[in-house]
Amino acid sequence: MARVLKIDHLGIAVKDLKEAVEAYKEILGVEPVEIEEVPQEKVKVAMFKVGESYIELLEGTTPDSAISKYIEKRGEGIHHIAFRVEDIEKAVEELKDKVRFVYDKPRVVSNGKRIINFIHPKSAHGVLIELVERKEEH
Ligand code: CMX
Repeated sequence: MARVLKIDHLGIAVKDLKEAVEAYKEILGVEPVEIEEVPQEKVKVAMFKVGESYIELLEGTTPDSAISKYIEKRGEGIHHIAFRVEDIEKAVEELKDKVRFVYDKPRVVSNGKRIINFIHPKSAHGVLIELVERKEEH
């Protein structure tokens, strides 16, 4: 069976979440399904549902957040692709000798709604990949 169920979301790094939400409301023609802070990742995020997947806008909440550092170096834009997996522990176990994961252990975020880990862009031809197991769908 394929490891990845689908593209869960595209993450877009933005400087100002409020402004970006207004722009993407226009572009996508829908309201965000969720806006929340994810302290473990030092970000505020807005999720828009687009068909079977999501667009995630991310603003860093501290200068040392991965998003703030990314924008400083490269400017706003697509930051990561997230692939949905059924069982993240299993996926990490199967892949850990083949790719470099950012975190030693998957992190539980969004009050337990998502469990995530990242494959370093050096292991994926310049793309930061998030693996996500979702406990709850919007
Ligand atoms: N996409 C592609 N390449 C990226 C990248 C990205 N998003 N972020 C960094 N890089 C590249 C850098 O340009 C650099 O490449 P060069 O060496 O060719 O210049 C290289 O990766 C740097 O790697 P590094 O020194 O190991 O690390 P950085 O300090 O730049 O951090 C990373 C990179 C991936 C380890 C860090 O961003 C990280 O820990 N990410 C995971 C957490 C995260 O992104 N959280 C926010 C999202 C949370 C959420 O979705 O909820």
